[in-house]
Amino acid sequence: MRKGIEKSVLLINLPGESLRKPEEHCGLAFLKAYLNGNKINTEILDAFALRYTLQETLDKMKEWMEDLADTMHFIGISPFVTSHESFIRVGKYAKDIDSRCCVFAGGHYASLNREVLMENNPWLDAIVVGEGEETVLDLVTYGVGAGIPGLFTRQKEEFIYRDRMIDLDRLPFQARYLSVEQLHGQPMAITTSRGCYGDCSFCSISSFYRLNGNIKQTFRSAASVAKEIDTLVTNYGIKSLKIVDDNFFRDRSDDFLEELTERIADLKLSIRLSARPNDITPYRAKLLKKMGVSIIGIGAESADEKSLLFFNKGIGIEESERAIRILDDSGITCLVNYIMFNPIIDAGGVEKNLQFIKKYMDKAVFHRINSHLWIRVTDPLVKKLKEMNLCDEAGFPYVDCRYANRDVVQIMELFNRWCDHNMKEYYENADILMAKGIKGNEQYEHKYRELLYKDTAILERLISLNKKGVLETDGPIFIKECLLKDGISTV
Ligand code: B12
Ligand code: SF4
Repeated sequence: MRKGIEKSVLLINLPGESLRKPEEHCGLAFLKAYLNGNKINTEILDAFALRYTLQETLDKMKEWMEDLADTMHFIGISPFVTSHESFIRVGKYAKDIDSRCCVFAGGHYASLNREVLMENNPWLDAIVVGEGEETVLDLVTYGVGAGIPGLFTRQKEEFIYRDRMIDLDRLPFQARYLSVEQLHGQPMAITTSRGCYGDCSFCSISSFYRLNGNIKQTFRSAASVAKEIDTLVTNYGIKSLKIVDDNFFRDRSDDFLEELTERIADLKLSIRLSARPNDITPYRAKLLKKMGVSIIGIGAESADEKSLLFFNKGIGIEESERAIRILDDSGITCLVNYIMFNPIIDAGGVEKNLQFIKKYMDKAVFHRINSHLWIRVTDPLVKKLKEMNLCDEAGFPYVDCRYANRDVVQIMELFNRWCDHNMKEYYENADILMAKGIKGNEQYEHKYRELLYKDTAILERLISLNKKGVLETDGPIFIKECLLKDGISTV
């Protein structure tokens, strides 16, 4: 049992199965650094990254509580859309072990679903809404009933909004709580900004940060970012890095990029980041290349104009085409985020999406091309779908919705049957390209492209069967043959 500590905080990232490899939870790492900086004993239990089962997570939490039995316990959980069930098990268990323990939650899922979660879970004491550092410190310092801005509780008083921290340089560098071995080859992560100036209707970023007012994006200076990167190189010998910003670009992006490039180009790192396609220019690509950027994820989303409007993307497909060409010319791997199927698209739209992929499949890397829109109950486009009578708002945390076009549903279902059979194989190859870039990984690229070509050929045939009006009869036979022959059939 550890003595001499008054209050202790355990921050939990819940267990979960995912095709994705573990990465640091930057949110929890920031909270730990901030609390530790204010002399509050804080530890992270990252069950997702360490691949713990639910039972192991419960056991580890119990051990932590026993080890610090003399202190006041604060257990903060970071649930995701995918971890709702384990959130309830873990939170309730903590309260069962020690009823005086303060159990709270934070992050996107908890903040956006705060009313429902508080109403349905009596063991939950509070939800930290939006950005977490200052609110969590106040919670641990003053307790739940203190009228803390940004803290959603069961108290009668009205919720008080907490403004965002404008200058992110005020924060300490995030804690590094996973060793290089525990990251299994995944790069360490860093943030240079928070939020995005975009407002896509399927994305939670702007709804989330709106919970802290009207400022859409906040920033760190190039000097601070470079200093943190230097520390990572010195302490861990990192060779690669993932910038997890929602959108790497910002106000006065060129100035930031020039300064950062100047400061870190000599480190020869391999860096990955995400951006809106319209922010990529030849000048920036040149600087990014010099800085060590090897992969950029862009949200193209769709080549169908109606879908882009529905997504409130704010740009046309030409911007994505231009970005892909610029990145290809600069030798930077372009990872295209793309949504093939959505509730309002028609078969013509799906065909446009396919043609776009065919045009750029040798220049960019795509997620599996049967991707469809997942709609969370808190996503802004739920309102649009309700207006179109395509959603009754049933389901939680994802909502059920209807597709307007029957042909699209048929094409999607048949195509999914094909894609599902080798999803793992696809990502075994694509993941390497997405994490490390194409250069030096040509054997994975070869296999990935082979799989992608088959996908496009099969989808093309389904679209053509639909045009001929024989999809319903011939489609299932065609897919069955494809599965048997592991590729396109001649039916
Ligand atoms: C990097 C990243 C990943 C990485 C690392 C995940 C991780 N553990 O953090 C990987 C690739 C592994 C990943 C996986 C997944 N991700 Co992800 N990911 C991101 C991304 C791009 C950046 C996260 C980040 O570092 N942000 C920067 C930090 C500083 O901000 P933050 O995490 O929001 O934390 C602040 C506040 O939210 C708050 N806070 C956060 N947690 C907590 C907890 C407590 C107790 C408190 C008090 C406060 C608090 O305080 C923090 C500091 O201010 C976000 C998008 C985004 N901008 O958040 C999506 C995002 C978080 N991911 C998302 C999803 C859905 C997933 C997956 C479920 C995908 C999947 N189907 O497998 C998995 C689940 C992984 C898991 N359980 O850890 C969604 C979450 C949506 C939701 N409502 O649940 C997001 C928001 C993307 C999106 N717009 O859809 N992801
Ligand atoms: S550009 Fe990306 S991060 Fe920004 S709102 Fe759209 S999907 Fe979200």
